[in-house]
Amino acid sequence: MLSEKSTLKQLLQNPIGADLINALIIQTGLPKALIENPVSLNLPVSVIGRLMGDDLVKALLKLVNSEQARCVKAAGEIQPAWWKEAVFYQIYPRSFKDASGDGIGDIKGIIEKLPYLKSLGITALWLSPVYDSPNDDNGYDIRNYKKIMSEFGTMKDFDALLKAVHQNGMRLIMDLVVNHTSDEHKWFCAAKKGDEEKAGYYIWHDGDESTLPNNWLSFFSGSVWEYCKERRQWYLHLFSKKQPDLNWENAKLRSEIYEMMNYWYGKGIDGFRMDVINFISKGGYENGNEVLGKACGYRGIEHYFYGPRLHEYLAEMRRETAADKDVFTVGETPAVGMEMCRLLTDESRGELDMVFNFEHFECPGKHRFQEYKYDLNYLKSYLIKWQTALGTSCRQALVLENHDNPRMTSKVNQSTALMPVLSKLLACIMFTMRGTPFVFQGQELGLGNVAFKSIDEMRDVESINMYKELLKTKTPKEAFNIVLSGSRDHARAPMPWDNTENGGFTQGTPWLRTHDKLEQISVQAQENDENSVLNYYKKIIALHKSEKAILYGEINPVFEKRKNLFCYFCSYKGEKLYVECNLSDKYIQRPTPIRQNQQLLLSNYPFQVSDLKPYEANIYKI
Ligand code: TEU
Repeated sequence: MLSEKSTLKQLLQNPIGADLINALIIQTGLPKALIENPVSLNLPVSVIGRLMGDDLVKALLKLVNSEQARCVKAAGEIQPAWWKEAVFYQIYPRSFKDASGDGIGDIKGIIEKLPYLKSLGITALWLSPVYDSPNDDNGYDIRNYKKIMSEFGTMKDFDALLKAVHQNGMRLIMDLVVNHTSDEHKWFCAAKKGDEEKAGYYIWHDGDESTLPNNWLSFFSGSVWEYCKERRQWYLHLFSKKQPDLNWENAKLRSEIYEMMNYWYGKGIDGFRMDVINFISKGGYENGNEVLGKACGYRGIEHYFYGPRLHEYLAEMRRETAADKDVFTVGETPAVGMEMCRLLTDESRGELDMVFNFEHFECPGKHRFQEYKYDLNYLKSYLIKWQTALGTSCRQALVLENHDNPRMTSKVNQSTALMPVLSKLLACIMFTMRGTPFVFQGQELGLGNVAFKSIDEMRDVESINMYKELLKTKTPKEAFNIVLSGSRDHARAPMPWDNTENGGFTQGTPWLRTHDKLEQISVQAQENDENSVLNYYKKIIALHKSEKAILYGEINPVFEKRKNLFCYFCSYKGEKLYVECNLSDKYIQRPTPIRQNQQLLLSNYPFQVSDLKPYEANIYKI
């Protein structure tokens, strides 16, 4: 058991302790060397209290000491599975393709575009939520888990989609949003009317209307507590007030969720992506630490991101729903570090198959709503760390973009001239790591951020609430610029299919502003251009699927210390590939001359010279 008197060295030797220190370094941007030097390592854990508050030390020690399990790095053969060889594509249905003409994407639109996805080489789809919802958070607020959102179509349309996906040799996983429901879900409505059984499905706090139960902040601004006049109680909502958190302590609620999951498995779906699944076990409701809250924006998170019953719930869920099926689960797990990921996904533990980790989405000390240039050397160090530590019994989900973040290319470099090579470099890195890649719609086109002109053009609840909150202390222009740098709407702009009005996304008025410069970025434009980002994606996806050295091999970095250079071998049994990448927008010296015994498989430039060109990425067969 670790205590305040234990040394930082002892804390770092503990896997969970190492994750927590790493998270603090990333959040605060403090230099690693400040902690990892011989003098600091001998200091007691209580020094963290002096810097950040004793309450944080208490919360951290509680976490470290409550996790008794350990994972050892496995070195055996990787057990093959369909999802280890799959190339996933995330569809944000609202913005993918509108077949009905109401300006909102729909299921028929997805069916229409299956041949496109097939031609890209995609083998599995993840659908962001398509369930009945009042759309406070675009479907992440579910009113009815067994009904399709009317704007998206009907259950008949869904069944047709699933059938068509399978007929095309692809798989389909659904979004599972069970940390919370909509406040319009029948359970919450009944609870408000006094149904005590259903009230037990949510998290309530007694107390008078003028005193908030604690200081936690919601992901969508303001307190996580909302007063319910009907019950004269507060309820917890980590996200919007229209997304009350479910009470996983309640066994009846858990069995309702498993029953619902089995309903979808019964239809033949191939798995679930599980929304903020690491938030389902709350560890207590003490106040959140102020310093950490300021650094990451979500005060209170240390009390629920890795709660005491998380493993128990996940193992139970697997036993009750997936154990006897050839299905796949990936957890979305914000703030969870590498050792925690291993404990959630190690094959011997029967919890999840993979998790999405987001440590590499922003550089250390930075957050999404800051305007800065992302340094790809950080991505390199992150990938090397994970690839070399995970071993063969955990698999990494390879992800650079999703519906919750601005486009990666825009974070790295906004120069339009370099966008295509940069997009291809990012694809080269993502598709040559060991793991399962997830392409977010439009990433294959190298899309950048959207030129929103004002808050009126934005639709996301997070952006709108944040803007209102910022107006309390900032001018409208300042507030808009902050929201603009991190808005989730950048990724949610409609897919540009062709060069006609609205990019062929809809015949009606699109629900969200579309991209500019369609004649350069649309699918139609790129299909006709041999050197387009889209055609590069087709090639790299084919290469990824055909090379065992990538699917099951090991990554061995070389010239690791050289800044702006990312070189590595991918090896599996006798097979070997060599990848060399220039992470900068300048020419840099090639570390080794081009060797004759290397066969160039793919490059993002038409020919090579003695130096590596800006963002050049080459894959060779050895
Ligand atoms: O996101 C959870 C999450 O923590 C973020 O990535 C989130 O977008 C951001 O931090 C908010 O500040 C998931 C979904 O992916 C997201 O779209 C939902 O809004 C959210 O859960 C609630 O269901």
